[in-house]
Amino acid sequence: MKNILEHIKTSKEKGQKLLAILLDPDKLLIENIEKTINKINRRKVDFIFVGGSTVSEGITELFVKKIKELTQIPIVLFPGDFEQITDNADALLFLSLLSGRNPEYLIGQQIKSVKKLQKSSLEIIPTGYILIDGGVETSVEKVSNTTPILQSNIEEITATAIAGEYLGKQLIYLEAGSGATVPTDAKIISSVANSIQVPLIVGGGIRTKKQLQITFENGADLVVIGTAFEENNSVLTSII
Ligand code: 1GP
Repeated sequence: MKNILEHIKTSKEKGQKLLAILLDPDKLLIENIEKTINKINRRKVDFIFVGGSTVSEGITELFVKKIKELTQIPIVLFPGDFEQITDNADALLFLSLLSGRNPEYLIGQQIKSVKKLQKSSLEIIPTGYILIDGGVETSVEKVSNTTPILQSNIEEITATAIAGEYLGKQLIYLEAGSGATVPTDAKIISSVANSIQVPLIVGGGIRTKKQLQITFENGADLVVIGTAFEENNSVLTSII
């Protein structure tokens, strides 16, 4: 599928909620991909996100190629660094870590990715990425060497999202971090959702049907689930 951004925007307009499963090439063994994708194929999953904070060079390419052979579900790269970019996917979340003050993740990695992207047919989606305290130190925090915004600071989180929209980001991603013990609070989600026009992605620490419902009801347009699916593939049966 091309025009993934268009699909997300149209779904938002229609009030149709979207779900993405995040697969981390660093955690999922290549020999287990087939079994995993077969499970995803049987459920109503809109996107497969692929990425991780630390993935060895070349692995994402093999990983995505294998997934592509097994599914029609669009694959969206959610890379921790520019080395994870591969043309085998459908789209790329072109992330800028707006909550942080580390230039490497605001613009450095993006510049390093240009050579690859100029030769690629990936749909590039400018995305404002906002890291929120999820109760534990997550890999994004460690790798990016940035401090997440406290959940109590709703004003700053909301202002960051609005600034992201002013900067031209087409999506805003509220991230509590993979494996967060505290997912993004409902008040934060609704404050941000009510303040921006672009679609809102929320992920990090969502493990139950109730949390998923709260996240959608408060204004998330697309929810990303990683850990809960990794730990127990049947989570999809219970939450969708
Ligand atoms: C991480 O938002 C995603 O980037 C998913 O988080 O692994 O906690 O579901 P979980």
